[in-house]
Amino acid sequence: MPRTVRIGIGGPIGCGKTELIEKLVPKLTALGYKVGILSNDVYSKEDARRMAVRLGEKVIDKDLIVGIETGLCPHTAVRDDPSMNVNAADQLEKEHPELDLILIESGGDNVTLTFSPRLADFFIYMIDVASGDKTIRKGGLGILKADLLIVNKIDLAPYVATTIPDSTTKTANLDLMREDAEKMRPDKPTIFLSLKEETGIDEVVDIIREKALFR
Ligand SMILES: Nc1nc2c(ncn2[C@@H]2O[C@H](COP(=O)(O)OP(=O)(O)OP(=O)(O)O)[C@@H](O)[C@H]2O)c(=O)[nH]1
Ligand SMILES: [Mg+2]
Repeated sequence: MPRTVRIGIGGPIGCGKTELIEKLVPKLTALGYKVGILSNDVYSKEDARRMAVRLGEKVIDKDLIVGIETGLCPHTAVRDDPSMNVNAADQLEKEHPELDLILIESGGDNVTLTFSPRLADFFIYMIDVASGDKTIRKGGLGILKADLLIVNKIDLAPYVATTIPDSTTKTANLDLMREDAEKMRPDKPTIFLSLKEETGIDEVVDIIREKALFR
């Protein structure tokens, strides 16, 4: 039997990884998928606790949300030596053979983050507009190689000054960011969304179903 599909979600601190999981899980559950969650934090299990409270038992059994306090550099835990996460995913899968997928949130990291293929079958890299509209053109493994790039917090664009000298706008230039995404990852999808305003989340669900769950 094929093992549960494992989806890695990585990106800088505060870009919205936990919020994404909180928005995805009710939608995936409503579609009939059985979802488990591994949540990596370096010094706490805060995000796992937060998701258990916010999602609630009606959406997901609290046993299906596992917090991992890595105690080490976040990309070591999911890229260089993912044993801790692989073991936790194997254990979750063993205890819950009914699972269709496991969402694995990396601790907040930098642009060098990627997931070991040993750990994740599908890799979502996430950034947010608040970090400036230059982030995509600066590159990095996540930007270039992720199966899906998500640019979150587009609702904040009007409040963020542009970083690009020849920008036609004074505030974060989403059009240029879209052009950068086309150039940097021409064959791979990028979704611009706002988790706060709940836009674009169905597109993420569609891509997960099409590219991760049905392959
Ligand atoms: N304005 C706005 N705020 C958002 C959006 N998405 C997330 N946030 C807020 O951004 C903050 C960080 O979101 P988290 O989901 O905790 O980010 P994270 O990537 O999980 O953070 P770490 O796990 O600490 O790396 C929270 O206060 C969210 O409510 C968005 O689309 N727009
Ligand atoms: Mg988080």
